This record gives sequence, C-alpha cells and structure tokens, in this order.
Amino acid sequence: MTSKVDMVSVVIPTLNEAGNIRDALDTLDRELAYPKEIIVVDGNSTDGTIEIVKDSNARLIIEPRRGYGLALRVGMKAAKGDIVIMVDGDGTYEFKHVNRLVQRMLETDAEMCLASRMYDPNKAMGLFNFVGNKVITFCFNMLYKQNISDTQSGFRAISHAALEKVEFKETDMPFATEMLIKFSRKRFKMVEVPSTYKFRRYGKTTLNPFNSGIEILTTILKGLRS
Ligand SMILES: Nc1nc2c(ncn2[C@@H]2O[C@H](COP(=O)(O)OP(=O)(O)OP(=O)(O)O)[C@@H](O)[C@H]2O)c(=O)[nH]1
Ligand SMILES: [Mg+2]
Repeated sequence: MTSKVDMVSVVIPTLNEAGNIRDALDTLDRELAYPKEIIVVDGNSTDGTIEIVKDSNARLIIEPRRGYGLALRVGMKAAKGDIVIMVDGDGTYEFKHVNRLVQRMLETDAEMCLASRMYDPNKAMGLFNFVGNKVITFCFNMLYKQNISDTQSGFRAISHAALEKVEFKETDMPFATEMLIKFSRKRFKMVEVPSTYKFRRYGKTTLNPFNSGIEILTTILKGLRS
C-alpha cells in the first residue's frame, strides 16, 4: 500500500499515434499535480510518433515486439514512481481526471484505482465494445468476487509495490484483465472513479474487438486455475 507519493510514473504505449501523442503529453504534463516521469513505450511507429516524443520531456523506450500488454509491462519495469499510471496515447481517456485516480487510491488505501467509463453519458464507446465490456465485467466480478464497473479501462493508477509482487504473462489486450485477476488473488484493494471516454481523433485502433473479447474471456477462465 502506498501512503506517500514522491513520484508518479505515467506509462503510455504507442503505435502510430502521431496525431494524438503531443496533446496527450502536454495535457498530462500540465494536469498531473505530483512530481512525475512520463514514459512512452513505442512499438517502432512509422508515422512520426517517435520524433514527437523525442522532442518532449517524456522518456522514450522503443519496444519492437508487438503487444499492448508487453509495452505496458516494459514501461512498468522501467518506472521509478511509487504510483504507476497506465493510460493509452490516443487521447480517448480523460487525462484531466488523472489526479482523481491518485487521490482516491490514497484516500482509500487501495492498490489500484480504475477510471470507469460506465458512468459516461456521452457513450463514446461503440455498442459492440460496450456490450462486450459488460459481459466480460459481469463474468469477472462473479468469478473473482469483485464489484468493478469497467474491467476494460486502460486508465489506472497502481501501487508500484503491488506491481512488484505480481508476475504477468499476457502480452496483448488480456494483460489488463490478467492484472485484475492477479490483484484479486492477492486480495489487493481495487477502487474506481467515474471518468469519461472520448472518440479517437486521429489514427486507427489496433484492436480486433471480437478476438480480444474471446482472449479476455479465456484469460478469465484460465485465471481460475491459478
Ligand atoms: N508499443 C505498443 N503500443 C501499442 C501496441 N498496440 C497498441 N498500442 C497502443 O496501446 C494503446 C491502446 O491501443 P488502441 O489501438 O487504442 O486500442 P483500443 O483503445 O482498444 O481501441 P480504440 O477504441 O480505437 O481506442 C494505444 O495508445 C496504442 O497506440 C503495440 O503493439 N505496441
Ligand atoms: Mg484506444
């Protein structure tokens, strides 16, 4: 559990996010009210993302191996802060809520705080993803006795000490669910704050929602044996 914060590390995976990353870095730099380091883990983007990150205050790690989860894991290993924030580089999460996540984590003495998009009246999440998320979240909550409203949120504040107690295997989208499973198993406290979700302004998704959904449900079932 984290009682004081000397530094917050923000880890951002990017794959061809040139249209979004500068705004993401500027907003985080401006909004995050704690001493910070920002780590961008880039999958060898070819659209100028790397040049934009090099021209910023953020630290750049190039990770040519594919996978959203792998990129986050590499960034988290490199992070030095007591709290690690994970968030996408595509500007779909509301960075202005970043301090809320840290504050709620500290107030509740939790090991993780998720930004839940399920309170969002704008519903920027497409219908397929919304329904898929509901199904996955229902299965997860039932099987692991949790009460999380948005298990697929990729915007989270996490205790660094807790992360060090867990080993991850997943390399792609199921990583986010593997983390919840392993935190549940360790009885780490997980809380959430309401947040909003925005449409992607530039670039395209790397996710195949159907395949990811199947992989995530498989991860939930596999986790029962762990
Ligand atoms: N380094 C790295 N980053 C990745 C990889 N795949 C995805 N990302 C980044 O991970 C984040 C999440 O991926 P998205 O493509 O936005 O997936 P999504 O959020 O499910 O899809 P959208 O609804 O379109 O936003 C984005 O910042 C991507 O640029 C990868 O293989 N390597
Ligand atoms: Mg996204």
